[in-house]
Amino acid sequence: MEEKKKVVLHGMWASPFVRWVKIALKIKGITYEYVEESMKKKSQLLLIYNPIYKKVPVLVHNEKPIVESLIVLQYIDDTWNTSPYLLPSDAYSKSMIDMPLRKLAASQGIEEEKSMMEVQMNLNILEENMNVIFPYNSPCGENMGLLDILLCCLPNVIKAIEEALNVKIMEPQKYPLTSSRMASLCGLEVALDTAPSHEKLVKFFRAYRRFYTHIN
Ligand SMILES: N[C@@H](CCC(=O)N[C@@H](CS)C(=O)NCC(=O)O)C(=O)O
Repeated sequence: MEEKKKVVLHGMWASPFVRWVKIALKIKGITYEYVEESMKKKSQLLLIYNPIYKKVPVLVHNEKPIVESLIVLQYIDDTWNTSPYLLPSDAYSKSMIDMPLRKLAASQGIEEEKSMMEVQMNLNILEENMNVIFPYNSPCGENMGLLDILLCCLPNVIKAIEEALNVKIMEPQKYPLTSSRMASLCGLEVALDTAPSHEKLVKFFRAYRRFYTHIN
């Protein structure tokens, strides 16, 4: 009960960045309180917790705010320092996944200022490196790490933007390894439990169409 009060996640239902954190908390078995934020009228608390970027996710642990999703994920892994781990323990393996993590994180900013070309470039880099990133073709679901968490949240954002804005972002045949891993990950319970509805996402991206005029 005490522990429950200590962890609060400020989020927004459509955000893949927030979904990463929800998945990480679920994998780690951490109970938390969830506060849904409105992006049109941000709460006073959000502005206090994240005064520079004013963005979600914000994780509040023992009243201390942690911002920026990748930092939040690392914080969760470091703080609840028991298995299952989200990051590899040795420094070399950590350094190997740093680039793909950043590329994936940048690709999920497609609902913001990223251009489609940049997203596709990031996907190309990932595809070329999939065999290096997952050297043993490690099966999905067993020890879902940070990279898998990021990969599993990308498809539904892409599909919803493709439908809402009538554009093609990701042709599965161009990214066979990435697409196949994403498809397996999307079928996992933790992914299904945290996935926003496709119809709701499409509506969301249509409503915010003016922010994405650069896509067309
Ligand atoms: N770099 C940030 C990006 C988070 C982000 O872009 N959050 C969006 C929701 S998807 C947000 O809060 N947007 C509010 C705004 O831009 O005013 C992270 O990784 O946490």
